[in-house]
Amino acid sequence: MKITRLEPFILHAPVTRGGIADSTHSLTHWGAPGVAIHTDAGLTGYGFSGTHAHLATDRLIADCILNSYGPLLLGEDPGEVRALWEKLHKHSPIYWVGRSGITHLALGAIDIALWDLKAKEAGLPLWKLLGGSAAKRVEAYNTDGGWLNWPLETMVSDCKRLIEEEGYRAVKLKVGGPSPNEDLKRVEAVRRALGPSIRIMTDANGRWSLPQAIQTAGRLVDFDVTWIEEPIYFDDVEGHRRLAETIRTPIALGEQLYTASHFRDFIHAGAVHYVQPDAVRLAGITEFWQVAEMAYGSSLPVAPHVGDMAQVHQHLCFAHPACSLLEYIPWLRDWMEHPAHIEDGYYVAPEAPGAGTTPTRRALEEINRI
Ligand code: 0YR
Ligand code: MG
Repeated sequence: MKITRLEPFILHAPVTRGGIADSTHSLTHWGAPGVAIHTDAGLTGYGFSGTHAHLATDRLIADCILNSYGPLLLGEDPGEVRALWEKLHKHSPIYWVGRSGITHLALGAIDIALWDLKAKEAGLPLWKLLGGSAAKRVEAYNTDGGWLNWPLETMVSDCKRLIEEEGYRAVKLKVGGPSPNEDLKRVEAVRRALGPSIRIMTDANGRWSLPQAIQTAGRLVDFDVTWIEEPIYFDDVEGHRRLAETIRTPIALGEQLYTASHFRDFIHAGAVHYVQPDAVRLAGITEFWQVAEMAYGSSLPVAPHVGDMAQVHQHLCFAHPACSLLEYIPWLRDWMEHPAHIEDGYYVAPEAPGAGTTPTRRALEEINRI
C-alpha cells in the first residue's frame, strides 16, 4: 500500500451551551484540524489535533500537514508508521522551526491517521491491533458538568444528573477562579450533593502561583478530591515537585506537555502522580505510547486528557495497562462516524476497524472550514 494524497480538513464543533470556561481558557467551539491520508488501496486514514477553533491558527496546522510533512509521505508505505514517525520527527528543516507547537500538533494528526490506516488495513479496532482486550474496564469521568462559568446551582445540578441519570461515578470540577473561597465552596457543594462515594477531580488549568496552590490546593483534602490538576504553570517541574511534597492531594498534569522527555522530567522529579498525556498534543499515538510506558514503569496511573474527545484515547486505554480512567467531553460526538460510547460510567470497546477518527461525510462536507 502506498500513500497517494493528503487532504487536510478543519472541523469546528460547538461546545456545551454555546460557551465554556476554565480558569485560563474560554471557548465557543472545539477545533479538530486534521488530515485524510489516501492510499492506492482505496483505504483512507483520518487523524486530527485538538484546538480552541482559532481559524487562522488551525489553517497553519493544516498547511504544515499538507506542505511541510506531505511531500515526505507521498509514495511511502503507511504501514511503516514507526519508521515514518522517526523520519518526520527528525526532519531537521521542520524541527528547526518547532520541536513543539504547530509542527508537533501537525505531526500528531498525521501519526494518528497512519495508525487509523494500519488498523483499517488489518480490519481491527485500534485497541485490538495494539494487543488490548474488550474485557478491560475503562472508567469514564465526566468534565462537562464542572465548568467555571456555570453558576454554582447549574454545576451542582449538572453533576447530579451525570451521576444519577447517566451513570457516571466520577466528575471533574474547574477551580482557579478569582476567589479561592468560592472555589472551595463550589467543591464543597458538589461533594455534599453527590455523597462520599463519588470521585471528584479538580482542575486549576495552570492558574495558581506556588504559594496560592499551597494554600488553596492544600485545603482540597477536606473534600476528598482524587487529584488537583495543573495547579501551577504547565512547564514548571520544580514548582510541582515542591507542591507535591507539601500537600496531600495527588497532582495530575500533562495536557499541555508536548514531548516525552518533558514527561520524563516531571516523572523523575516526583512532580506528578496522575500522568495525563494527550496523543493530539504529543506527536500522536507513537509518542503517547512512549509516555504511557514510562509512567507504567514508574508505577504511575495514566489518565489521558482528551483533546480528541476520547475518540482515539478510548482505544489506547483498552490497550495500555497503565490506563483505566479516561476523561469524557462530548463535543465531537455529532461529527464522528463512530462516536465514543459510555454505558453505566464505563467506555464500551469500539468494534469498527480503525482509530475512531473517521468524520461523518456531513462533517467533511458542511463543517469543514478549510
Ligand atoms: C478548554 N481538561 C481540560 C477545556 C480541558 C479544558 O481547553 O477543554 O478545560 O481541555 O483542562 O482537563
Ligand atoms: Mg485539564
